Amino acid sequence: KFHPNKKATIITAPFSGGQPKGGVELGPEYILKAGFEKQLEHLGWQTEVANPLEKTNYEAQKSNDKDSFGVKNTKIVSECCQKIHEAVRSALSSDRLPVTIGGDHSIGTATVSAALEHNPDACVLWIDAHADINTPKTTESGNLHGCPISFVMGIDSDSYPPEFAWVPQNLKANRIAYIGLRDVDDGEKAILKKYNIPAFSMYHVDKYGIGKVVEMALDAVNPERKNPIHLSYDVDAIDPSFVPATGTRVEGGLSLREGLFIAEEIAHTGLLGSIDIVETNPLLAETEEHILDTVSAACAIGRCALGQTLL
Ligand code: HAR
Ligand code: MN
Ligand code: MN
Ligand code: MN
Repeated sequence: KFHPNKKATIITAPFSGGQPKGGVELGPEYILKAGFEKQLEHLGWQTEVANPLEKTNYEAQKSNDKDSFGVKNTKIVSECCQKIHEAVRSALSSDRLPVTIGGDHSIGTATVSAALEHNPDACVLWIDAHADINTPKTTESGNLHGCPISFVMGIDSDSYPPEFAWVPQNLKANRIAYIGLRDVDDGEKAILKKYNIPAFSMYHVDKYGIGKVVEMALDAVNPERKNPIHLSYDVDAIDPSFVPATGTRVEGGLSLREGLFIAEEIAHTGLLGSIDIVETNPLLAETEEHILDTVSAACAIGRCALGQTLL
């Protein structure tokens, strides 16, 4: 069992530079204001909050132009990721569970590589409507929140801007599985196929049911159930009817219960080593209720992953 003494560090990542929309940098503030820290304490966790991006002004430096590598905001994404990477490493070194709240998913570069530096046997469950495995070569949008997995795997590494040279390329293809996919670019499909990465789309969720899918995903990346799990949870995996306030809504997603079940099932393994909850964008809500639904879902994902049970 990892983190048996139930100490958690909530790492805030108020950052939007991995994609063009404003507002996702407010995710951490809204989640904390909703009482997330108290909710974890109620579950028996001792908590602290770390703000590694304090005193930075990345939002002011954001641009919508692609650089010569075909991606946007390379410098601020790289710098932000370095700070988050160090914060995750530092929490893990102090035997604390890092709970990184975003912010956009570009910080996956930071958190996944840190989890694997801490324990090279760690595996990754990436819960998302999107595969986030574009490379600077394959991306059409140039948005770096669509690229974190390729950076940590070192796919097409000759196409990376030098700013990402610090990223440890420590994720192997048989150590990551996806759940919830339904909007995957052609270039990404080719990569998933080439590296034979276990990927469970909404088709598989419908065909087998969420219980079987989580079991198959764990069998693929953690067959002996002995290695730590990094759970990277993009809230857009859940259907926009439950989670509307997010930047890249895709219809046909997980029900709220299916989404929470994934987190509950990871908690039951006792193997959660680190977790991200990303892409909550309160400014994209059309109503107050939309904000409440989305922020509540983000908090609930965290609580379930950290051991909340219904009975
Ligand atoms: N695949 C598209 C791109 O690379 C969109 C993916 C990003 N959307 C997210 N990430 N919310 O999960 O631009
Ligand atoms: Mn994502
Ligand atoms: Mn490092
Ligand atoms: Mn997504």
